[in-house]
Amino acid sequence: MAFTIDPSTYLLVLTGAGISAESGVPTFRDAGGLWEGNSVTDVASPDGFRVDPLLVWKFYSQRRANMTGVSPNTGHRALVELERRLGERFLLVTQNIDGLHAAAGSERIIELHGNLMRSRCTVCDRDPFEDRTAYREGVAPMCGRCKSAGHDALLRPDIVWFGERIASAALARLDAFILTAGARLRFLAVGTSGLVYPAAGLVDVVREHGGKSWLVNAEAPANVGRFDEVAIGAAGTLLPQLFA
Ligand code: BV8
Repeated sequence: MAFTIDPSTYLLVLTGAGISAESGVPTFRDAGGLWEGNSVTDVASPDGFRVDPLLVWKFYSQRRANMTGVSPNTGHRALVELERRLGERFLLVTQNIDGLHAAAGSERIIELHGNLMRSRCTVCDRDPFEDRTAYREGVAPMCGRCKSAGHDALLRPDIVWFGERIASAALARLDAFILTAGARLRFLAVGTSGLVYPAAGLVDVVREHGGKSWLVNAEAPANVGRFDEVAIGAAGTLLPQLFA
């Protein structure tokens, strides 16, 4: 398996739901995944939230409740070790909102799609804040600051839904790392079906900059042909061996 890094390597890692699967967190598109029984547009889009905020809060409250007692696995920890070895030549960008990379000790991390354990107001400009509350069914949380200012405003999960922009600071940080690395860039995608943009486009951006792309995934995803090296298997097993 020619996933070799050397003292000049800049390593960009992209993770998806597959890296948290061995921690017991359901993925989206595997059998039994989150998109079974839930319509993506109803529960993960701004239109869905506008139409039925209670349904959306039920979906995310259930996912918050399901995170109780869930801990990072050997795959998350292998990436922490890589970060320790490479320092500023390492950057992790995750599509996951489960917070498990930070819980494992990753620090150089971009949460591209936000974080399940944060909420923000749909009206005022208060900063997103930590909110682990799994709201009871039928309860849509309201903003306390707006309430004291005399009007009602719904809170929402601090998450990027379909059709919503990725935070510009996150994209800028990604671009800066890729530009600094140039042809020294190695891109490792782990546990993602490669269907959601702009994350799914990173493999092409890396190629444009002369970098090499590697994939660790339980099965070959649709974009498997765009990777230079592919290792099929469980992240929790393969990642610790990859750069040993
Ligand atoms: C945007 C919410 C632009 C949080 C999510 C081109 C460019 C830009 C946008 C688009 C574009 N084309 C289409 C779009 C629109 C859209 C999109 O990509 N649609 C797709 C479906 C075609 N993109 C967007 O809307 C993005 N916004 O760019 O806006 C814009 C411009 C102007 C004005 C306005 C807007 C926003 C995308 C973010 C959407 N939010 N989630 C949440 O609820 O979690 S995406 C959702 O899918 C999750 O975040 C998830 O992380 C993500 C990707 O899924 P995966 O992580 O890959 O998980 P999946 O289950 O699919 O796959 C798991 C894989 O793991 C499998 O392959 C499996 O085999 C493997 N696996 C399983 N177990 C293991 C394993 N591998 C290893 N080990 C194991 N043990």
